[in-house]
Order: sequence, then structure tokens, then C-alpha cells
Amino acid sequence: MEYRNDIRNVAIIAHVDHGKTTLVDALLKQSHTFRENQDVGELIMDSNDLEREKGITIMSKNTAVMYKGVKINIIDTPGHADFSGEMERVISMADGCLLLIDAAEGPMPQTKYVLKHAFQRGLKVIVIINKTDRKDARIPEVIKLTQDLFLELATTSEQLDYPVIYAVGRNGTASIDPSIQGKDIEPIFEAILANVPPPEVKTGPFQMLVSNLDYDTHKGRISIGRIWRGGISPRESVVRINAKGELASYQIAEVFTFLGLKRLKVDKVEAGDICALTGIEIASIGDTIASPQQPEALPRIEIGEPTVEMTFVVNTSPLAGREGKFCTTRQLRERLIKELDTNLSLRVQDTESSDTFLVKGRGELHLAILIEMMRREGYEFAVSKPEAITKIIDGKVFEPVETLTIDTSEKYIGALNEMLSKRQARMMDMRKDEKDNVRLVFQIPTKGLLGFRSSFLTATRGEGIMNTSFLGYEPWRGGMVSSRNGVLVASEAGFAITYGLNNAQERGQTFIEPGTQVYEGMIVGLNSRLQDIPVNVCREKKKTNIRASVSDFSIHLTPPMKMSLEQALDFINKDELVEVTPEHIRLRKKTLSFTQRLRTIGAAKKEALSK
Ligand SMILES: Nc1nc2c(ncn2[C@@H]2O[C@H](COP(=O)(O)OP(=O)(O)OP(=O)(O)O)[C@@H](O)[C@H]2O)c(=O)[nH]1
Ligand SMILES: [Mg+2]
Repeated sequence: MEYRNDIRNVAIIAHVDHGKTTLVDALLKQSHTFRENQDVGELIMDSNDLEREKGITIMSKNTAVMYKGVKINIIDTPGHADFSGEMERVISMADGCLLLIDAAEGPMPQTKYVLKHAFQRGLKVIVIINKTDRKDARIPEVIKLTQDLFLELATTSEQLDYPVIYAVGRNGTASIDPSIQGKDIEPIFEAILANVPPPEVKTGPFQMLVSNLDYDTHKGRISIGRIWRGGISPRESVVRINAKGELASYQIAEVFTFLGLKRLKVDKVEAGDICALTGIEIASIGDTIASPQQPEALPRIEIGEPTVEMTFVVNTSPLAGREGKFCTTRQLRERLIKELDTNLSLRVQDTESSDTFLVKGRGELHLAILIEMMRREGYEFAVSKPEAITKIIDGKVFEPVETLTIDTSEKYIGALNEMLSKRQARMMDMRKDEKDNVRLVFQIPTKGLLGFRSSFLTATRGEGIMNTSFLGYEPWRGGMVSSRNGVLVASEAGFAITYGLNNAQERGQTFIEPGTQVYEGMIVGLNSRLQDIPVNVCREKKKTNIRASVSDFSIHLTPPMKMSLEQALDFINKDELVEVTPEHIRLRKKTLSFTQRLRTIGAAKKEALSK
């Protein structure tokens, strides 16, 4: 077997927010990949708008640096559990990984998840205890917990022999000794050269697995992946092998490798390296690009199954079609299907109703990000409540279960326990420190997690952090009752006015401001009781009494509760929808007409009685 000593392929993996992208900044900057004084900013790799807004990585990305004549291909991955599919799809490009662990938080559920995958892929792991500058850093404890985690997951004794480096990614420093403050990031480069095996090279006809896709308006589709065998040059003929094993022929236009944030156009790339190819108009992640002489498919990338589903429906509200550029069934369907090329853990299915699509993903955030991207592109549609996906194994119903970790103050334990037991969670662990901070670990069915985040934030008054990670499928724990109150539903179309909203506020919490356009069946607030009630927020005060109408100025409305997209998805019930347009997020009843809703409720009651 031959190896290329001039290359290393490394993935950066960790729990969310443990500092992966910040560390990539330091590696890029200190490798002098940029011109001196070139201002490249921070979190360079989090390049798309949503990533910058949310402060999290959503998509895996490639970069590369040169260090002592060796090219290090670096793959940054997202740490949020909902985007695990992104980590799973790129990890096969690497031979080793940097496993970051926050020096205060220690190993978290997603740390375990990513380490398990790294072991499964046979990657060499380098542990980086990161953020050692944190005041609440507890390095000796974190090292101990890390050892425990390795002992739990390792399947070979070599896996237990891992180097540890202590870093402050944000300052660009690292050290192999926790008691000595590092001065630069070099110890990490050195650890990569010393520990990550150089890539194996197979000679023979070209073979590459597509692990990432990009698009360029001039060059068209760009397929990115690691070359396993042979080499490739511009103008060579190749075949693409898709999931069904079908072959299609193409001619390569241009060939690129990575360096810093740029792609370098090259005449040839050889096995072991990661490259980007243009000229292949159609490709999906997981496809193999190979020489026509030996068109063999590489094993496809296996991605964990989706756990949450919801329907995407053409917008049928009375305000439909006013703000969106793309509103039709065909446009909605085409956009969803296109997403499947790159979003590997997503599934899209047609349903009996031609304007409704069933979309499955890895969690609420995974689906919410897709919705947000689509509305920014000009799409308009409605979505239903996310629900956990069950499956039948040996005739029994199984449901997805997750690990939920909560860090908060001791005083909230009681309230959280009560809320979570209703959601069928089981407490697995509880640790306290001297300062009344607690870490609670639960196992909870995914269905119990849906809609939990907002009640969690309220219950802990913002003094809590929650994290989840997929655990597996377990036997169905039984149905759950919704604990949400009823809603205030607009009974008339028009524009909401202060007087009408003031009346509505006597019933509960409103969601809209005066001047907001509403329609019958739109949800305008939360009732303080369990049933839904119609309210006329457009109602004006009778004009006969002049004094009273002037006194409208004295009405002080409580500010409405404004929901983000994720909060809206969390909030709605099964008989409700979130209407999404480029400009608005509205909540509505599926059935808009009050009388029809009454009829449905009546019919359901009758049916229940007759049973
Ligand atoms: N104290 C301290 N904070 C850091 C350090 N490195 C990163 N951070 C902060 O940690 C937060 C998360 O950093 P990111 O680099 O975005 O973390 P990430 O692991 O890429 O996050 P995801 O990709 O979303 O999983 C940011 O607010 C950083 O400023 C560090 O060395 N010390
Ligand atoms: Mg990141």
C-alpha cells in the first residue's frame, strides 16, 4: 500500500459551540494562508447568512492550509444534533479528527455521538480540551470524563491511546501541557502531522466519492470529494454512478483543490487529496465519479434516519400569493426535491393530496432552517406541526428517543422534573456543583421534546441551557396530551385595531399589533383557558359616544408576543398551520371557518360517544 506523506485529511468534530469554527480561523490565520494584513474576519467558514445570524454552523465545509510543506485538508462540521447528517456525510473524507471538548462543559451527548462515528470510520482521534481560558474551566475533571467516554466507546486498544492538547482557540494558542500557556496554534499542527495517518493511495483508474456539492453561476454544479484511486485532469471523460447504480457519462471541465478560502485551478489531482470538479451537471452526494475504464461505485454514505416529519402545503390562506415569488405546487415540489441532492438526512414524499408534501428531517431545527432558507429565496407555503416518526419493528411500534442534557440552577429542578415527566422523560443522571449549578440528564422520546424548548426557557427564566442528541429507537411509550391552552382566533377579516385587540387581551395574550391584516381563522393570541375562542380584533367601538371614542387613546395594549419561526413550529397544534411567506409568519387554524370547525368538533364528539 502506498501513502502520500504530503497530505493530511482532518475533520473537526464536537458538540455544538465547543469552538470548532473559531479554531479553524486560528489554523487558517496562523498557517499564513492569507496575505499579511488581509482582513478576513471571524468565523470565516460560517459563510452563509443563516450561519452568521444564528452563530452556528449548519453545513460542513472544506478548507486547506500548508504547514511545513504538508497540505492539511480541514473539514469543519456542525455540532448541533439536528445537523448530524452533515458530519456523517463528510467524515469519510478524513483519516483523522480533532475532537474538541469545552474545558468547562466537558463531554456532552453530541461529543459521544461524533466520537462514536469517528471510531466507526476508523479515524485517528486527537482530543483538544478547548476554551481553557474559561473562568469555570475544570480541566482535571474534564480529562477524567473524556477518559470515561473513550473507555465506553473504544472497540480497540489503539483507540484508547489518544493525544491531548489544551487550547484557547479564540486566542489561537495551544499547548501539550495544561500548566503551560501556549503561544501559538503550532502544537495542533504538529499533532496532526504526527498522529493523523497520511492518506492511502490506490493506483489505477480514477475513483472519487461525492461528499459535498456547490454551485457556481458560470461553472455550474461543482462536485467535491476525496479521490480514492487514480488521478483526474481537465477534459477527461468520467462516469457518474448514482444510487440506483445507473451510469451517466460526462467530460470534466475544470479541476480544483482547496487552499485557504479559495479553490485553486490545477492540471491534475491525485488520490489522497480532496478536489472539486466541474462539468458534471447532475450529481448527488454519495454518487461515485469514476473513470469509464473501471466504473465501480464506492460504498454510499450512510446517514442516520430522520426522526421528525411535517407537511409542507401550498399556501391557501386568504392572503396567499401576495408576497412570495414561488407559490405553486409545482414550484414547491421542485424546490423540495432539489434539496435532496445536498441535504442527505432529509426525505420528501408525495401524499394523497397533490398540494401536500411530507418532509422528514433530523429535528425541528433541521426543518426550520430549510423553511427559513426557502422563504428567503421567495417561497410561500404553509407547514404543519412537526411530529416524531415512529416505525414498526417485529409488529411493535418504536419511536425515536433522545438524550436531553440540561444545565441550570438547582432551584428549577422541581419545575423541570414535573414538566418532563409529563413528556415521558426519565432522569438518568444529576450532578451538582458547589455553586448550586446542576446538570440533569434525561432520556426522552422525541415527541416529548417537540415544543419543549419554549416552555423550558420560560420555566428556567433564561437561566438554563438544553442540548439533545439522538439515542436510538425504543418501544412506544404511549400517547401524550397536549398541555397548551386554546387560541384566540380571528373571527373576521380586516385590520386589527386597538379597541378589538384590547378586548382580545382580556381573554389572553395577543400575538399581533394594531394595523396587522388578519383573516377569519388566523390565530391572533393564546387563550387563558383550554378551548379556542373566536375574537373580532377588527371591531371598532360604536361611534355614537364621542367621549368614549376619544378615550381610545388611553388604551395601553400589552405588547404582543412575537414568535420566531422555531417558536411558531413549537407552538402550533395538529389542527393548525404556520403560514410562511418572505415577509410574514402567521399562525392559522387548518379549517378557517368557525362554523366548519364547530361542525368538525361536533362530529368528533358524536363519534367518540357512539364508540
Ligand atoms: N472562552 C472562549 N470562548 C471561545 C473559544 N473559542 C470559541 N469560543 C466561543 O464559543 C462560541 C462558539 O464558537 P464556534 O467556533 O462558533 O463553535 P462551533 O463549535 O463551531 O459551533 P457549531 O459549529 O455551531 O457547532 C463563540 O461565541 C466563540 O466566541 C475559546 O477558546 N475560549
Ligand atoms: Mg462551527
